[in-house]
Amino acid sequence: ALASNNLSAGTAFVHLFEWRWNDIASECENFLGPKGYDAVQISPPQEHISHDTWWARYQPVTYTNLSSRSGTESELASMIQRCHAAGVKVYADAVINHTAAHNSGGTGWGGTPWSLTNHPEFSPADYHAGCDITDYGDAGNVWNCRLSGLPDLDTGSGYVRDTLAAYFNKLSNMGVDGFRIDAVKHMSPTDLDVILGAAGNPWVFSEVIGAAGEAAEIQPANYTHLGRVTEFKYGTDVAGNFNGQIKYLETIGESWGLLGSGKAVNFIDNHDRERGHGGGGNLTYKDGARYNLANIFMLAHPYGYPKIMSGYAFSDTEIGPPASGPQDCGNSAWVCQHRWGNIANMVGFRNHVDGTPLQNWWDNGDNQIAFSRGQKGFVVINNESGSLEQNLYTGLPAGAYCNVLDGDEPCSGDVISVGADGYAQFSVAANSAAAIHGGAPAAPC
Ligand code: LAG
Ligand code: CA
Repeated sequence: ALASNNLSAGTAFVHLFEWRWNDIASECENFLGPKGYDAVQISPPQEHISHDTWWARYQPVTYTNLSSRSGTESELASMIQRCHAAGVKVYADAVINHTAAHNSGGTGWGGTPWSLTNHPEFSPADYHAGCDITDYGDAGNVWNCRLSGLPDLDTGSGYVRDTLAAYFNKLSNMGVDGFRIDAVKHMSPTDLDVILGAAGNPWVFSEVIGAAGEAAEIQPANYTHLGRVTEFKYGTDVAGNFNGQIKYLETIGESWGLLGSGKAVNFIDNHDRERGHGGGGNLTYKDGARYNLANIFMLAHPYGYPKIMSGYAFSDTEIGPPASGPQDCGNSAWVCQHRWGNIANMVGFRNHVDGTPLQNWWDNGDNQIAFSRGQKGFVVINNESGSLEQNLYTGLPAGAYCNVLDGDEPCSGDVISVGADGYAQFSVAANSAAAIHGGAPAAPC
């Protein structure tokens, strides 16, 4: 059970975008738990339109029949239990601002007929007036009109609030540990207060995309009393620096105009940004080594509660997931970023150094950086096309440490020796990184 309005969190989690419940359950047992991932964000579990795009999941048909492309309600329940047994929390993506619009009607994934004029759970009076969002300078317009033409639930009405609270309660009773709330910018904080209050104030993080020049009432800071808030500027700032110079990144955080570290969910990319929905400017899996380095940086630096994106390969930005599952990520149709050796091992690094400050910063004045987390871990990132050869002060106790970024398993690669003076010699190839921490000493392996 989680405390009300809780901002506290573990160290890092993963979004298994469009994964099936049974595959997530196996992944919790076989990989996420053993590697120390704190939680998994799942795709929206409510019934959605029948359509082969990924965004079908963001068009709710019912909030009671939990049949989705990811599986049945009983598979969902089983997955939650199996993830818990593996020590992994489950965060559900809650799409509550609107209901389905596509083609004005159809049959939902679970077989429920629906139409714009005859919705199975709501009557026309349960929606805001039929306006479209046209003016981000006007909070009332952003809250009470249609996003992308999607019928906008009247979250001020008692019946709508009760129906949505019942949905949160149902999932919480199944064991869901927290929620990503979709499109929060499009609902007033007052409405959310009431809905979440009626649902027992679960742990949530709110999706609010801050943008300068938009109405003051829809900026992220208006929603932090509910829980953490997505910090979209983190990913675009990190991308801008990795595409320019990373020597400035030491101070990334509140002084850069970001939310306070304890209020943010931060990420290099998410399911929208990796396909250019709702904006761009992020690094994605298509950027290869640079994306890998950016994720290493995010997991090494103390800012926020980082989320790793893990999805499937695509060229068509609308296409839905591959027909067959990731099968332990032995299937190239799924990118499985969370299994990349460097990203997964940096989750272990972050867990080990949790609570320690960033210290012992070094940079070469350009695109090579290094820093410690207290006396517990040290990372070296080479975002250059030439190799890095440096003797660096690590802050770590003398000893032999595994370079957890050399090879997939800790200890299968380089051993780094930290001398009695705290210095170590690093040879880091172009566009790669090295990391050592006290949780991965060389000797016992
Ligand atoms: C979100 N955050 O606030 C999600 O992160 C984002 O993925 C959702 O949009 C959006 N809010 C609504 O839940 C996605 C796609 C949209 C898609 C929408 C509804 O990015 O492209 O719209 O889900 O499925 C689609 C069409 C639109 C059409 C609309 C209504 O792309 O052209 O107007 O459906 O039929
Ligand atoms: Ca709304």
